[in-house]
Order: sequence, then structure tokens, then C-alpha cells
Amino acid sequence: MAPIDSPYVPASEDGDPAETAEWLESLDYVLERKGAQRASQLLSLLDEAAYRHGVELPFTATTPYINTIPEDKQPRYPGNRELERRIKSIIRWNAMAMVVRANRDLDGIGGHISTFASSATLYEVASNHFLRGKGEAYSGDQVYFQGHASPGMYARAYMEDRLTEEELVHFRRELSEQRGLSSYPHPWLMPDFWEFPTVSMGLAPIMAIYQARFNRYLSDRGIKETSGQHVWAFLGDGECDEPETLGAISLASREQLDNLIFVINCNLQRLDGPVRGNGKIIQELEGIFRGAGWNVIKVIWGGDWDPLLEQDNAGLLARRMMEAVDGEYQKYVVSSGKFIRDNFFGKYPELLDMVANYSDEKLRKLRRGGHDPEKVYAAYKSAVECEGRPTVILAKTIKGYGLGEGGEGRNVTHQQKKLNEDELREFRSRFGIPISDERVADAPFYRPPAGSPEMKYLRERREELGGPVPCRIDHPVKLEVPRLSDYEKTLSKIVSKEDDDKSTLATTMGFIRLLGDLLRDKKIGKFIVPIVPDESRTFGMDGLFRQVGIYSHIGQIYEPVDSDQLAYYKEAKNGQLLEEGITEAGSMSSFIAAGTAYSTHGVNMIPMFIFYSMFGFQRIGDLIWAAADARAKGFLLGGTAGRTTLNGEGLQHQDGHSLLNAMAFPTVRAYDPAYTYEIAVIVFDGLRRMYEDDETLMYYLTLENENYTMPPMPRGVEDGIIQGMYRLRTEEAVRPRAHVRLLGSGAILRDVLRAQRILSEQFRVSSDVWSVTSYTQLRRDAQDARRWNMLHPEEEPRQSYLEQQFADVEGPVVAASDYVRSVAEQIDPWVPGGLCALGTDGMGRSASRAELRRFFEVDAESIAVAALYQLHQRDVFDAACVAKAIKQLGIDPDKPNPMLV
Ligand SMILES: Cc1ncc(C[n+]2csc(CCOP(=O)(O)OP(=O)(O)O)c2C)c(N)n1
Ligand SMILES: [Mg+2]
Repeated sequence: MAPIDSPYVPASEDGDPAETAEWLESLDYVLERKGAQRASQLLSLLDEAAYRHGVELPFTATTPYINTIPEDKQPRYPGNRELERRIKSIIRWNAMAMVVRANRDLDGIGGHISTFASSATLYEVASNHFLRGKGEAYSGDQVYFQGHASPGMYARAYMEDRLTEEELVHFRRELSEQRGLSSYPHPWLMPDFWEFPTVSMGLAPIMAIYQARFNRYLSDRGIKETSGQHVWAFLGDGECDEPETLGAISLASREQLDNLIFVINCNLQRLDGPVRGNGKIIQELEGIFRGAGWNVIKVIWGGDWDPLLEQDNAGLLARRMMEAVDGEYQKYVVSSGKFIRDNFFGKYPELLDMVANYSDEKLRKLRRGGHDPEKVYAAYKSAVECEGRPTVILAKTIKGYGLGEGGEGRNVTHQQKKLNEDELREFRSRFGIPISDERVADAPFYRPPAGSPEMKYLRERREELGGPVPCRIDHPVKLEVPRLSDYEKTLSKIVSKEDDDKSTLATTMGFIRLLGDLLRDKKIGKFIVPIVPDESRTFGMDGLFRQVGIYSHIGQIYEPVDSDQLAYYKEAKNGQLLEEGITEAGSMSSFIAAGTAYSTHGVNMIPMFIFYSMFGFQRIGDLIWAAADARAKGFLLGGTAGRTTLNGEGLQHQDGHSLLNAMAFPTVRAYDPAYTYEIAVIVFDGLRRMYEDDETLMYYLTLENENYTMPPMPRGVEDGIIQGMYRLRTEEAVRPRAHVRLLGSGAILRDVLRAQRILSEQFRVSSDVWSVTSYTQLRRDAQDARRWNMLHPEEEPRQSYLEQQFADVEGPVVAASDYVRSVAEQIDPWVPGGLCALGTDGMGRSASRAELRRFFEVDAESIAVAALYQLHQRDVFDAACVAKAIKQLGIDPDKPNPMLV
């Protein structure tokens, strides 16, 4: 039987060895005389001829379980191995000590030792020879560090004199007076250090892919030359189970992103145990990445295996390597040399002979590729030199390497945070750290003296590579932006024509027209990055195809089917629109790359990502959270918003809660505008705050697809629109019986206005109607004022914007929106007597808008009834009066509660 997951027939099963030998000799001859290229050509011709004759070759997505780069193709190691080893050992020690001490000082504070222990060589070779700093022109590499390996990054920064001992002592003490080091890579907490948040697994790889593509975009559009920059993503093998990790890899090969390198630390373990105990994660990943067109480099065995592989003419060792599964490889880590001899080599007598003169100790110490700097260097060099394809390096390592009894290779190692005195001593001795027996129990940090060869070497290497990594540049990058007053003409294009009932439009169209004009703006036009996941036509933005072009690195090599049309599908190398296809996660990753370009590239880019609002915060909320952590700026536009406004699509499309999700994101200002002028005001406010005033924000605007009359902007409402509400219309009833306050948002504002008329005409109730653009902003401001007042009880209390607005008007407050009631209920604590919120709680339905609004009880009639009931509760109306109104307005009092059906 062939070895598992290998298409190769082992020599032992060969039916005609003499014939095989002849063929192999011919191959040797060609290789010797004509070289590898000719051999490859002949083999592919043979392959093709065999195929034509109906010979079925097994599908080979994988190669044998040995290193991709053979020993004789390994370049010379350019560094000082001995100094690098000493530096690495010290970094290992400090990283471990940092976690151990943090947990001694505060039990349960957490941290990870074993992840970096397994990947120290991967990082150190990269840091000494490859990862380039930003230099003077933001010209360096962009590096995504595996989140759980952060202690190693801090330990190196300490060696590089970028962090102090005090800071190391305060690892994970982010609230201490002395700056504490953040648990994981969080630019939000360490804005001059970390660039990319990575700890939510699976996000780093997809963000890295789109970052690499965005770098190309910047070059292709002539905005910034990025051709010398690489994007590196250091990942875990367990992390590859996240759908986001592998979900976008075909984009990277399709776009020929040879500026992208994945380094997957294959320590064969994740948190609970083996990643693939019964299989081999490296082979599985190789097959996937090769299938997707990546350059795959496997770094499985260290150099001390080379002499054994050299002798392996019959391929028996390679076969045995392929046979053993990861669960067994993990077991060898914790086993004696004798066990390895008996169990691994002992399977075949020939292999036992091969290692007959190896001591047990030597067998136990045979290294894995990811712990061998020469093998790792060879892989990196080959990766940066690879052209036309992205590279993934699959490096086999040991989780918890060097921790010995303290966790090396054990299933519990991921959670290991404490070492006892013996384990510390053992670790110290194994890595030769100059700390005495007396002091070792305290786990002191160690840094060689300033003028020592280690410190000199370290500094020189980083200088040569252009500066420190990781490093985030935190200077403001200003961009002058236009004002709304410069856009009077646009404003007139997005409101309805007076005296023309047919002049209606949807807020989506209003936004798209504004975007069309902004893209022509001399100050900011070229920096806007419109991003759309295959919904341009839904949002009516297909006109942009022609206006700015769809970005494609290779341009357009076909004549588009609609080339005779005005808005034809124009792809271009300098295209501006990122038409991402159906991937909200990919689009969000592009948003992050563009929205952080001010710090990664020193140029303000303005992403405007428009998507189905249902598939935004709900579906890719974790990426939006990462964007907030990364201090991204830009506009998120939730199209087809509103549970009843997007009426025909049914419950999986109808968004009635993205605003509820959005409220939890501190840097997101979320708005639910009703009119196009509100959109314009919000967009210009955002442009100024983010790009001129350097506020770290993202804007979320819901956009709706219901056409209605868009009135011109009344005077003096701009501030209210931005703060979250303004009074739109007051209607005094004839001989009024009462007064109410009605709040409306989005498309439901029109039902609120209709309710105002019903109340006045049919029930003699006067009212004020307010357009509420953002309950969340109102609440944040009100909360802030309340908190300040509480903490400053002796001072003149502050009044929030919301309280100021309500100061001079009376009456109950009824709010209605196309979102769940909790969105409006956010302001309840500041409404005297409480707020009655109507909303669209429940599962959506496909029906007419009118039917849906009645179903969810947010139509004008339902709003009027709610207002009357509020008045009844305040003894203005009696119960019979409300019951009569319910009847009069045609509402079925026994209809089912929409929240439950
Ligand atoms: C999305 C997400 N889910 C779960 C976790 C919790 N978690 C942290 S590390 C880890 C295991 C990591 O395994 P691997 O990717 O193999 O990394 P290693 O530490 O082995 O290098 C898990 C499950 C997380 N950080 N992110
Ligand atoms: Mg792992």
C-alpha cells in the first residue's frame, strides 16, 4: 500500500525494478547533462502523452514529506550564527520571564509562552535578515505578527532598547500608570508600536492578502510606489481552520501577489491538542495552497536530518516520514531517544541500520526545520525572490520548544504561564542565559551590556534593514477637504425639484450622486476608494464603472460584452473602484488597508465601502472591530437598509438591527438619515473630522432604496444632523387637546410626519416632529454629561444636547424607526416620563412596504395610536377614546405580536 496521502508507489512495491532503474538512469542523465529545466519539460511532455493515451495519473496536490529546498540548493547563511543564537536565546528567556512574572504578580493575568517558544527562530531570522523597517518614506514591509507570540516581539523590542524593563514588568497591565504592554497586537493601545491587530484568528491572513493587493493598487494608480514592499503574515497552523484564513487565498494567486508571504508556524498543536492528530497539517495545507496556485515551501526537517536523507536512496526514510501522523510526531517530542529509535526508525530494519551509530540522545535532538535558522533563511530568501506568485512557508516546529517538562510538546502547553524554580533553572541552562542560581527563581530580565557584540549586532542589523519592526507611525497626515458650501450644486442635484411630484429619489441614489461628484473633487477625488462586493447595480452605482474604472492589475484584456453602452464594465490598471466580488470580508479587509494607509503608507486614503446593510456588522463585525483597533478611518455605507424598506427580499436580507450592532463600536458614528441633505451634511462632517482634524473615526450610514420626495435643507439644521436630532416640523392642532413629540428616522420619518397630520386632523393633538439621525450619538453625549455631573456634584451641571433639545417642549415622546426598538430606547433615561419606542423587532417578511409597516406597527396609524395611548397614560385621553382610535384607524387589536411570529 502506498503511504497515506501520497500518490507515489514505493520502491518496495515495484513490479519491475530493472525497468524502473533504466528510466531513472535516463532521468539522471538528462539532469546531469541538460539540467532541471529540461527534465521538467520532458516529464510534462510524458505526462501529456500518457494522458492522451488514457493513462490516469493520481492527482498530486502534495509533494513528499521532506523539505522543498534540498540541501544542495541552500544558500550560504549570511549572518553570524553564534551571535544570533545567543540573541535568540536571550529573547526566549525574556519573553518567557515576562509571562511568568506577570502571572506571579497578578494571578490569572494570562499570556502565552509556548507559541513564541515554537516560532522564535522564524521571527529571529526574519528580524535579522528580512523584515524591513519603514525607513524615511514608509517604504518598509508590513508585518502581521501572530497575536499569541507578542511576548517575543516585546522581548526583542526590549533588546533593541525600544522598551524599558518597567514596561516589560507591566505586560498586560494596560491600566497601570507606567505604560503597560498590551496583551496582543493592539494599535489602539500601543499606537506607536503595533500596526495590525491579529489576535482574532483568521483575520490577519485575509487582511494581509488585501493589504498586499492594496499596495499594488497604490502603485498602479500612481499614488505611491510600493513595489519594494513585502507583506508578511505569521500565522498558526490551528488558525488555518478559520474560514477567513483560507477563504481569500485564490485572490492572492490570481492577482499574482508576489509581494505577499505567509509563514505558517506548524507546531502541530492548537489550544486543546493536535491540529490534525490523525493526519498531517503540513500536507493538507500544501495541497490547499498549491491547488490555489501559491508557491509552497515546506521547511520540515533540520539540517541534522540531511545526512540521513542523503543515504535514503530507496526512499524508505521519506516514506516513513510520510507515514507517521502528527499525533505520533507530537509524541516523539515528549519521548526518549530510545522510543524514537524503536517506534519511528524501528518500523523498517533498514532505517534502524541507518541510525545504528546514532546515540539515543542524538536521535532525541534531531531538529525540526522551523528551528533551524539555515533552513528558515533558505525559505525566506526563496520567498522574497519568487516572482509572479505569493509564497507560503510551512515550517514544522515544536510547541513550547525549550520548556521541557514545563510543557514542551504537551497538550496543555498553550495555557502554560508559570514555571517553577526547577523549570526556570533548566530553561536558563538549556539556553545559556548568564543568570545565577540564586537569582534564577526571580526570573530576572537580562539584557547584555550596551557595547556588547550582541547589542551591536542587533542594532546594526536593524539599521541595515531600515529601522524597527513592528513600528506604527502615529503622526497626523493632513488632507484638506472640501466643505458642503462648495457643493451647493450637488446638493441641488440630490433634492427633489419643487412642484414636481415625480421628482423623488432614494437616499442611496443621493449618496451615489454625491460620491460621483466627490470623485471629481480636486482636493480629495483621487484618494477616495469606492469598495463594493458585487452590488453596484443594486445601489445604482454602475455609472462609476465608466467614470473611474474598476481596478484590475492587468487592465482589461477582453472586449466587454456591453462595450457599446455608456456605463460599460470597464476594468483598468488605474481603475479606482474596488469591485471585490461577493466577499464582504474581503471588502472590509480592503477598507482596513485603505483606512489605515495614512499610517502604513503616509497617505490619506478615503475608503467608502457600500454593502447590503444586513451583511455588514452582523456578518463581518469582527473585522470592523479589527478596523477600529487598527485606527482605520472611512465610511461604511449600509445599503438596502431598513427592515420594512427593503421589502421584497425576505428575512435574511431585511436589516433591522445593524444600528444596534454598530452602537457597540466606540469609534463608529452610526447614522440613520432620512433625507439626502442629511447624508451630505454627515459626509462632509466626517471628511473634516477624519482627514483634517485627525479624529480616529469611522462613519456608518444606512442608505435606503425607497424613492420619495427629498426636501431642500431647512436653515440651521446642520449641527442637529451631526449631533443626532433636529426639529423638523411643528403642527398646531385647532383647539389642541394635547401636545406630543414624535421622533422619526430613515424612511419611517415619513410615516411619523403622516402620523402628525392624523393626530392633528383627527384627534386635535399638536406635535413636534424631530428627525433623529443618530440615537447612538445622542446617547453618547448624554451619558458623557451625566457621568461628568456625577463626578463633579458641586459644579454647575452640564446639559447634554438631547436635554437641551427637549428643554422647552412638553408632552410624551414617541419614536419610530425601521430598526429594533432598543435603538431608539437608547435615549430613554433622558426622556422625562419615558420614551415609547416603536420598531421592527422580529423576523422580516417579504410583502409590500405598507403591509410590512403595519405588520411591525411602525406605520403612521400605529404611531398615532401609540401617541394617543401615551396621552391616555397621562390622563389626557380616556381608554375608550384610544379604543375608538384603534378602530377608526383600522388597526386589528388582536393581530399577533410581530416579535414572536
Ligand atoms: C477567532 C478566535 N477564536 C479563538 C481564539 C482563541 N485561541 C487563541 S490561541 C488558540 C490556539 C492557537 O493555535 P495555533 O493557531 O495553532 O497557534 P499556536 O499557538 O499553536 O502557534 C485559540 C483557539 C482566538 N484567539 N481567536
Ligand atoms: Mg499551532
